[in-house]
Amino acid sequence: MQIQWYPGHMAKAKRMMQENIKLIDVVIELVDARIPLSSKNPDIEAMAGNKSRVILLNKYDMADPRHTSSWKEYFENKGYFVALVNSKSGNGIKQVKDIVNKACEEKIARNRRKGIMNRPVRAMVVGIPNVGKSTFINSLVGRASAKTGNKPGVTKGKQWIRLNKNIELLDTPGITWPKFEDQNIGIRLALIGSINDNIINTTDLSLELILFLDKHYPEVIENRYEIETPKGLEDLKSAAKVLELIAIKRGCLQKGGEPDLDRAANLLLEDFRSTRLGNITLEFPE
Ligand SMILES: Nc1nc2c(ncn2[C@@H]2O[C@H](COP(=O)(O)OP(=O)(O)OP(=O)(O)O)[C@@H](O)[C@H]2O)c(=O)[nH]1
Ligand SMILES: [Mg+2]
Repeated sequence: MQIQWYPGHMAKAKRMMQENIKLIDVVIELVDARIPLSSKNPDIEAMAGNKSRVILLNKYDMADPRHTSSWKEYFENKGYFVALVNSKSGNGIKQVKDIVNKACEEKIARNRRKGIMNRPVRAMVVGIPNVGKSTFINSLVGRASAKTGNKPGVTKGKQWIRLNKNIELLDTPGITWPKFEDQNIGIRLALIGSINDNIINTTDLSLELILFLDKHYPEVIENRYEIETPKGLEDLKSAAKVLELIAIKRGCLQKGGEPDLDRAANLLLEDFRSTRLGNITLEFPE
């Protein structure tokens, strides 16, 4: 399935970030702990190359802990400061404060040596749509300063927020990139809700999820819906059989009594996105 989502406001947001990058000392990049690589924007990589880099595995409360620890190690080996964060509950935030302070202290000391005093250190918070940037900032500063919401595209423009007398944070709109190298990236982004559902075929998307679960979490659908399903699915067509079983079990039926696959698909996606299917990670480090 082909997915691409790069509307005009994202191109504009990217230009804004490029213009502001000169002012920035530290880049705090949020990725989704369920898809840490697919949610990492290569444009940001290119933009932030020589800045102090922090990677936050956000929403780790939704990911599979067995894989989250290997992802942490993966990024640490690449030289990032890494922390696991649940921005919603505040878990892990204290550790981030320490990391950010540390990254900033170095900068403050360097400024002093150059005779620059009283210039706050500036951190830019970046990441794909809906990854939790604004929620994270609110949790870090301890008050609701940035607008949040459970759909992609809530933050529209840039917003500076003061953390303390030394540190300022820049909240940015979530951006994807113009072309996904691999369509699986688009599928994973859509599954976690970072692509606007209006532009995707959610029924096809749910079939991709069924195929993935069959391979990596084979008990999940049977347990959730209390149905017996075929195993070792080969293609989307065989996945559609499973979706049909879900539709029947949940009473998603059309007027003539035929299973309503579209409704069942939305139900399945909703169950995945709200972790009613459990803690599931969608990609694994090599
Ligand atoms: N479970 C869980 N939910 C989170 C976490 N962080 C954020 N959320 C939820 O994710 C949704 C998106 O959060 P936002 O902070 O608006 O995301 P954003 O990255 O600012 O999104 P845009 O501004 O649209 O790019 C909200 O419903 C948050 O409550 C987390 O660590 N765990
Ligand atoms: Mg936001």
